[in-house]
Amino acid sequence: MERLEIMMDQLLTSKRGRMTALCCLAFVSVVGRLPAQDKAAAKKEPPQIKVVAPFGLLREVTTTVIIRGVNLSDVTEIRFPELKPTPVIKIKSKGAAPAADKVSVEKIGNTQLEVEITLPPGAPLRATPFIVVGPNGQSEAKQILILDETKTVAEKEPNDGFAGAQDITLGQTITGILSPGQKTDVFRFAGKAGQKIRIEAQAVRFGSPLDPFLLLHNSEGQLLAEIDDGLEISDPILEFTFLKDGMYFLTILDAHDLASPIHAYVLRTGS
Ligand SMILES: [Ca+2]
Ligand SMILES: [Ca+2]
Repeated sequence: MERLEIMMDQLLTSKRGRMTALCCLAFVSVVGRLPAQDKAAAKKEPPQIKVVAPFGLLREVTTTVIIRGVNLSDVTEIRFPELKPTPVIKIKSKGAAPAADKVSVEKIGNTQLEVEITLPPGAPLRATPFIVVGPNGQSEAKQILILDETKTVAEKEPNDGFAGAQDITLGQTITGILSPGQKTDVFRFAGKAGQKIRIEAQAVRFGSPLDPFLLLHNSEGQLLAEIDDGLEISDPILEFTFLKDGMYFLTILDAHDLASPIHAYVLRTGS
């Protein structure tokens, strides 16, 4: 620094030198501020979870789950604060996330984790929060849904038309994904005259980019009922009372005709 001051004194003895010195001072001033600015720019935000797919999980079953959001590339830990014993979790991959049809990056983020989760026996059958933790802090909590293994079935592809409809029983809960090339999932079940059914689609409330749309047809292919949204949410509840015994078809699709590996849903059927 002392040597720099001597050089500056020499430069200030001439007009040209004074100009050069002013430039030097400006340069030193800018360079002097850079470390702090760099530090501020380098301060990264904590991770954010936007989507979990699938979000409905069974206990004691190892499920591969995609957690998608922002700043997830350096996440080191996933915590379920309300579950004891803690689930067994293995991070299989992390990094940039692929596009998910035409869903905006603002909605679903641009990074993802692929993790294996095994929920412990005895975990309560309800929504439970989890967070992810990285070097820049921890995320806000997101919910997954713990489902009853005695009445939950996974969809089986291909089930994208009446001909390939998957047989279910009213009372079952179904977990599925509307994936590219399989944008429609169809389920077939028996109904009785006078029976009132209630079918609830869950997706948006758990962060799924899927905007569920439900349709009910009879075995002649006649549309009996359709519904897009609930009262205050894009997840609908379809209710209908059958006039006669027969086989009926329930279809779920996306209201915007989109599909991706993270367009996850849970269907709760009942009467
Ligand atoms: Ca499907
Ligand atoms: Ca909807």
